Amino acid sequence: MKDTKQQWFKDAKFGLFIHWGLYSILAGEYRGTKTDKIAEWIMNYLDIPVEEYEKLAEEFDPTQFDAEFIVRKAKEWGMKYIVFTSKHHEGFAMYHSKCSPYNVVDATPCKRDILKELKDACDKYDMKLGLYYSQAQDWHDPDGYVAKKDNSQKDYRAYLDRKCLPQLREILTEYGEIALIWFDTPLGTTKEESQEMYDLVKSLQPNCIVSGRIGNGLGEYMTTADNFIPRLPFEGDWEAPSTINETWGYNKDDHNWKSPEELIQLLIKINSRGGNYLLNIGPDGKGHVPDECMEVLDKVGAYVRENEEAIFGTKRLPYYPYDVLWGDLTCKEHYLYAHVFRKVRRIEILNINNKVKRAYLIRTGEELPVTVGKSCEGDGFIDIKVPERLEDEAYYCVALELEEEMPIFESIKE
Ligand code: H79
Repeated sequence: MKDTKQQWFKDAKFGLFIHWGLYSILAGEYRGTKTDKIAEWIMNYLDIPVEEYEKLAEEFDPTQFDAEFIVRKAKEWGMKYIVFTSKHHEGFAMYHSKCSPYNVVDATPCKRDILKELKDACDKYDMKLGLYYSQAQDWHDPDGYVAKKDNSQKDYRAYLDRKCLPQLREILTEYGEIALIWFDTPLGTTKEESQEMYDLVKSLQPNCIVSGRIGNGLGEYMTTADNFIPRLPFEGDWEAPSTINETWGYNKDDHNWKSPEELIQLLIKINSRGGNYLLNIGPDGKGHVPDECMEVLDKVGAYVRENEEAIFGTKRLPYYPYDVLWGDLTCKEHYLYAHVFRKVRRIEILNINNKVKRAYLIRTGEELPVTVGKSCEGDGFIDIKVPERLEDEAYYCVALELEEEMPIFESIKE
C-alpha cells in the first residue's frame, strides 16, 4: 500500500495540472499537418527535427500569462495543489536552468522565469506547488530516451549526469519548498537509476513527495494511468491525472470539453474511492487558458467550494456493493455525504447500520427530516425528505452526521 505520509496530500482531493511548453505554440499543428493525438507529443508524433523544433523558443513570449490569476482561480475552484510541467518530454525547461541553455529565460525573447512566477504566486496564496519533470524522455538531449524510437545507441548515464540529475537539483534548491515531483514515463530507467533520483529528491527536500511514475515501484503514491480510475475503492494514497478535453498541451482544434456535471461526478467518484483528482489545463502559446475551459471549471469550482466539507479531507468509502442511482457518496469518520446529481424527492440509502444524528443541506445548513429503519428486505435504510423547492434541482449535497464511526456497512461484512 502506498503512503505519502503527508496529510495535506491525503486531504487534498482536487488539484490542478498545468501542461505548458513550446508545444503550446504549435497548438496541435505543424506546417499544415494537424495531430489528433495529445498535442504535447507533436514533436515526436510528426517527427519534427530538433533544429526545427527548438526554434519555437524564439517565439515564446506569453504576454497573457498571469501566474497570480491562475493560482487565484485554482484556489477559487477549491483545488489544494498545482502541478506544473517544469520540463516535459520535449526537453525545454520552463525555468531558468543553469545546466541547459534550452530554457525559458535563456532561449526566449521574454526571458521570464515562469516557474519563479508561479512559485511566488503559490506562496502568496498559500497553494502547494508540485513539479512535473520528464526524467527519462528528453527529445532534445541526444542521450535522452525517445518513446517508440531506437534508444540502443544512447548514453543514458551521460544524459542523467548532464541534465536530469542537475536539473532536479535546481528545481529542488532554487525555488523554495516543492510539494511533489511528478515523474513520468521511466522507459528504460533501471531500479538503481530510479533509486538515485528518489534519493536525490529526498536528500534535498525530505517532505517532497515522489509520484508513482518514477519507475520500478519506487513512488510514494499510486498514479493511475492517464484518464483512468480504479473501479473500486482503492487502498493507500493515489491520484488520477485527467484531461478536461482530449489533450494535455493546448490544441486549438480540441473543443471536446467535458461538461461541469461530468467533471463533478468524476471528482466525487474518485474521492469516494480514495483518490485525488488532478485535473489539467493547457494554456496556449500566449499563456491564455481557453475561455470554454475556464467557464467549465468555474462551474465545477462553484460546487466544490459550496460543498467543500464533503470533499476536502474525506476518506475512502468502505467497500459498498451498490451504487446509489441519484448520485454518489463520500465520507469522513462521523459523516456520510450524499451528493445528489439527479432531481429527486427522497434520498434513499440502503444498508447503513448506523444511527444518524441529523441530516443537513450543506448549502444552507438547514436540517432535513431523516428516518432510519429497515427496508422490507430487512436491510438498514436511511430516508431523507428533500425540501420541495429542491425537487427540481440537482447538484447539491446532504450531510449525515453519524452516531458511530465509519465503516458503517456492517451487514455487507457478514
Ligand atoms: O504529460 C501527459 C502525457 O504527455 C504523458 N503523461 C501525461 C500526464 C504521457 N507520456 N506518455 N504517454 C502519455 C503515453 C502516450 C502515448 C501516445 Fe502516442 C502518445 C500514444 C498516442 C500519443 C506517440 C504518439 C505515440 C503514438 C502517438
